[in-house]
Amino acid sequence: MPVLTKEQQFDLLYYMLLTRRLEEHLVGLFKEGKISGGLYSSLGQESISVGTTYALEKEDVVSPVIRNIATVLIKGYTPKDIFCQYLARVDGPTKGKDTTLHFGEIERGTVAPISILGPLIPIMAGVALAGRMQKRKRVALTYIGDGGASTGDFHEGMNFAAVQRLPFICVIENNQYAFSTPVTRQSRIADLAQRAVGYGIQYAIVDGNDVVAVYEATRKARALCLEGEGPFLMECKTFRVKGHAEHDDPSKYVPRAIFEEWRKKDPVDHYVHSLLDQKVFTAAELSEMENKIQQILEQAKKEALESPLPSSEDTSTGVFRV
Ligand SMILES: Cc1ncc(C[n+]2csc(CCOP(=O)(O)OP(=O)(O)O)c2C)c(N)n1
Repeated sequence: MPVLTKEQQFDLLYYMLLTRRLEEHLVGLFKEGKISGGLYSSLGQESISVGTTYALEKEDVVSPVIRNIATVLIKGYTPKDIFCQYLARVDGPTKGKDTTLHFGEIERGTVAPISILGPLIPIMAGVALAGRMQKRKRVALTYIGDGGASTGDFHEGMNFAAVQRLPFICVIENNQYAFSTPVTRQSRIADLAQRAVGYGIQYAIVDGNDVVAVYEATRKARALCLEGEGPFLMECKTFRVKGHAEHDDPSKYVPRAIFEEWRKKDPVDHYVHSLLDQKVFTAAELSEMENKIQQILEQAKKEALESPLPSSEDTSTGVFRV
């Protein structure tokens, strides 16, 4: 496996910190009542979106789900795009018609997610099939939670992808709770990736809080897929440090000790410490990065708050008509 260059390590850290700080700003806006609908955080599992998407090439296609905010940042959406989207402003990707991560453009290598859990698996298998029919050197990747991995669409999509040997990577973000349902009530197997055996495909079980491990596993999965050995099922073990969304209080159903345990495994802290210990960065370089990120976010937030809400005409364009 190639060793990451300093520049690549810098990028990984940058996107981890950018995501963490951006979500902190979004929480602030949510508490001020400026974000309508729910706010679903990736706190504690940023390394999965960062490690997987950073491992992809420009021609690859990815569909985020609600917690994969780092994915769209790496695919080139700006912090201003994100603020405008969450604040439903006209300068956002959906021009104020939707919120959260409900946007995508195939030209940019992103497919908009849908709220129903499961159907993205056959859809992204279809994207992988289309790429192969067009003779493109491309993989398709999407994410699903431990809860979503219990749906019928997940099984049908994985089986279809397996039979067709598609260049498709499915990442299970096993954060151990589907809303308030623990993973032990979703499945009797300890590792959800073991389901790959039933489809006859390869799999990996990865420490989802280790961005380098996630990156390396995705590079390997991508190479296998392009050699015709796909699809690939990757389970990233992690934990959802907050509630399902900002409006949900997880202390009602998650034992306190589990929170304490996972806070100690924080993926951002873990990566910062490992880079400092290996002397890849100095503390001064890190604080310079933090300052730069805060400046970018303050400016982006200001511009987004100045962007107007959509007019009634704006809301009726760019939509399907029946
Ligand atoms: C088919 C379906 N059932 C239920 C829901 C309602 N719902 C939205 S998110 C969610 C929990 C998802 O849990 P998981 O898949 O583990 O992902 P996580 O939120 O933990 O990242 C549920 C039940 C839905 N959107 N679609």
